[in-house]
Amino acid sequence: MSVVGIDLGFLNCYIGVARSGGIETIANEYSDRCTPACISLGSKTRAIGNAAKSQIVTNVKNTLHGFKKLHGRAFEDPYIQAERAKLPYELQKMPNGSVGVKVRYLDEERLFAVEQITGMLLAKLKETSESALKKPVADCVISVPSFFTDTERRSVMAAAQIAGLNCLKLMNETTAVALAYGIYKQDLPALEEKPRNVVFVDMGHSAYQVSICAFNKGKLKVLATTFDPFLGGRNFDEALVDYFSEEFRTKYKLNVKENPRALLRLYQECEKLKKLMSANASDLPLNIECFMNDLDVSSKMNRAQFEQLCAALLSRVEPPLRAAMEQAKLQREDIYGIEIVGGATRIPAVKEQISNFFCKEISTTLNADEAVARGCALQCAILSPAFKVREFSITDVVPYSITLRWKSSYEEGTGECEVFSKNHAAPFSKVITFHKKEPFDLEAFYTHPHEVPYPDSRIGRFTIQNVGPQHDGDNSKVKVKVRVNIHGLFSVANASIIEKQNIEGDHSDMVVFFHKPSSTEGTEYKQDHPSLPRAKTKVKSIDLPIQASLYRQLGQDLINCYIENEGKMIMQDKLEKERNDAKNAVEEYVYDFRDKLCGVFEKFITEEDTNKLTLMLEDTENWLYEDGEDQPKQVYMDKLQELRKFGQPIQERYMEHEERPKVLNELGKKI
Ligand code: ATP
Ligand code: K
Ligand code: MG
Repeated sequence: MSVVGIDLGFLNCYIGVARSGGIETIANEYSDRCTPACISLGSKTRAIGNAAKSQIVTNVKNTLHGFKKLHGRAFEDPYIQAERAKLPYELQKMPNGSVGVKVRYLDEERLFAVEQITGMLLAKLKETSESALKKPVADCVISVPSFFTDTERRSVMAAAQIAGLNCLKLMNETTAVALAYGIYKQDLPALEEKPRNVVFVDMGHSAYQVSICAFNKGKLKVLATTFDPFLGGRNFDEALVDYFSEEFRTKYKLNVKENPRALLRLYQECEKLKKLMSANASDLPLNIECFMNDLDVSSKMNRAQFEQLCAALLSRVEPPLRAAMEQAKLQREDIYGIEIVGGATRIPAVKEQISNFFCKEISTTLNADEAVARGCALQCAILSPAFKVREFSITDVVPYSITLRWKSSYEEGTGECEVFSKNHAAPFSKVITFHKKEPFDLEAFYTHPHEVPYPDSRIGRFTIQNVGPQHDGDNSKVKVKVRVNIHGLFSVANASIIEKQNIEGDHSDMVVFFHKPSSTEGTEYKQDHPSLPRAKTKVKSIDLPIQASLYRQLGQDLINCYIENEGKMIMQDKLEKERNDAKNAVEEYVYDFRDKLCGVFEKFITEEDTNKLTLMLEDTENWLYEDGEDQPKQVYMDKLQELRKFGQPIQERYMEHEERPKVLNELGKKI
């Protein structure tokens, strides 16, 4: 069994793998450890990763990128509409109201759900892992931003399923970084000692996340996570693009924003310039040849100008740091270190903001690009029974407080209660007791919608069925277990009716639960009403069916259909690759044969035959560029066979001649 961790980035994906020697990251077929989150749909095949990235400018409308945060949202979502206005490909509403893309694929117009798109990317990462590990890969841990809501998380889970992956855990990106940091540290404080508090900062292409973790020997506990979900490297690119577009408008009378291809090229060049400015403070050129209307454009910028241009963005670095410290209830002097990862933390001004806030040097000991994938691989190793790793306990947090509202058809039975507070330990289960005489609904939602970077606060509705009164007509006692699970998903995990004789005390419709101190993590507990005298009675517990309707959940039927489709596309890609390989084999044979005809074969063939064969090779070569450009695999195989019929006898004569001296030599030795 292989143990794999995937950093599913907005721009860049990495795969970590646990091997007996430790954690490594895997390189893809381009010997690149980074696989771009990019998919290009073509008339015969899909390109995914590096091959797709090179098509962003050439296959504008069918090359998909920047789709990570389209997950789990309604098409009408303001974020989606804002993205839609900027993306060069077309977003479209799916029949279930969520987000899809409209592209041309296999010469047809096709609609793909965002889960399918990420599914394609994950399937590619799966394949990359499999070819590196030389065995099948299914179990994995996949990273998600800590601010992802339930619907976004479930949507990524669906994508994993479509890719044929068994996601053991959706892991918060900063928690993965914390694990990668902590697991190898030999000098963590003992359990009874004051923990070591470390701040982790990740600024990637699309988002900015902060978490503060407390470490003791063998464990890490997240104290707080904060974020600006809309601040990342791409905002800095955008600031540059806006600036140069404006400049080119006055300088060259060009309207860049109206030309998708030019705009994409400008984005690419601005990203490059941004990176250069991280290393170099002096004036740097921006030159693009044949940019628009056959015009070459050029300009320049230096770091000071860049920082001025991005002042508003840079001012957004501090608030999440401050909020994290407040939520963790820590002072600056309580912080042992600050670790930064993610490409955009390489911007000097971003680093400066962070270190200024903490009045401390920041540490860059972690691999800024690979830490998330490594942490995920470590987590996968911990979860996998097939792998031995040192014990390390990880307690994450609930990013947004969750409230449960209950109602039944009779009036008095309505109420609500916060079941998980913000930064509550997770995973975690709680048992709530209700006194009811008929089925009732539980509605889960985020308590403070304005804190959630998502326009809908609903999580789901859970109907507790088969509830009836007790034999004496009184309320029944119903125990409901609510849970935030390993993926950070809320659910009503189970419900049971407690039948007992001799029940005493409170029969009101009252919720009873107990906040467990957050230092004891993850374990389940049960607690009756503290004021109830515990009756010594026989208790019978009967499980109750729960009907769950999760907000924006994809049905399994639909997922199955997507799985089947992904399988077909993989097959299509495979056939297309084989066809191409067969074609290339013909081409290669032509070149090789021609070389040999005027080289090593010269002595074994008459001049007349050489001329005939040269002509035949030339014909074949022309055919490959004309009628033979686009033929079924078999045609190429037949063609190769035909060429071999001529080549083989010459090859044999040549080999025989080559071997003869050796054989004679051998014989000579023996004699
Ligand atoms: P996310 O975490 O938002 O999902 P991601 O994980 O794909 O995105 P990263 O790979 O961490 O993102 O970072 C990519 C971003 O970092 C890009 O905006 C890139 O331009 C930027 N970046 C990389 N190197 C540098 C550098 N030297 N200077 C400035 N920015 C850089
Ligand atoms: K990444
Ligand atoms: Mg990232």
